[in-house]
Amino acid sequence: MLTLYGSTTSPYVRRLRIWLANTQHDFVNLKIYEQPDREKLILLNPSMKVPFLIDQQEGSSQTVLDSRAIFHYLSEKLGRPKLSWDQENQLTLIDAVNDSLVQMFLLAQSGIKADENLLFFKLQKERVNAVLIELDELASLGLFKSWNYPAMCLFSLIDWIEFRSLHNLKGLTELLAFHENNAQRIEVTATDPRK
Ligand SMILES: N[C@@H](CCC(=O)N[C@@H](CS)C(=O)NCC(=O)O)C(=O)O
Repeated sequence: MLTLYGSTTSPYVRRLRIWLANTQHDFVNLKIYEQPDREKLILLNPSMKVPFLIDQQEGSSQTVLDSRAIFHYLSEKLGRPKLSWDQENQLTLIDAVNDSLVQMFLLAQSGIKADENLLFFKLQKERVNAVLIELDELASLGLFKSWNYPAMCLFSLIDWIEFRSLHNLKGLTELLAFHENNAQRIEVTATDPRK
């Protein structure tokens, strides 16, 4: 039995929920910033992040932490195709934006205002801008035309940016078109964080 632990708003969790749409699994929705779910979280995953997976079978149990590790673990277990190195790089780019925006979101939630004169904010802004331009370029080359795992990760990122109003995507026309073209998929609407 596969149990995916996460939250309905996390883009890292959503990519896996979309990818696992046709694979039998349980999903446990944790409120990771609230007690008592933080108590469960610290016991199951001391990094206190989501997603993580617990695979229980006949007396043995394997925990897998981090979305990329879960993807590799399940790809092997379910006999799904491996990613190419270029696709691994696409994931790294998507994760770089995701990570920067998660940190900036948590700072905003903590009442800290983004100030571009401060090194931390300058670095995140530069990274987010550069990577989104690169992803827009890759999309223009047709790299996210197939609905594969990198495309699901990209969709989850773009949709989360829109949902939380984290960045102005105006001008990134390929990314906006990619978002629009995939927004009505069943597994996408079924995992919409706005619901
Ligand atoms: N590298 C991790 C990143 C996961 C991550 O940052 N998850 C966020 C939710 S979107 C989280 O759990 N944050 C909790 C925290 O930073 O305290 C992965 O790919 O799974």
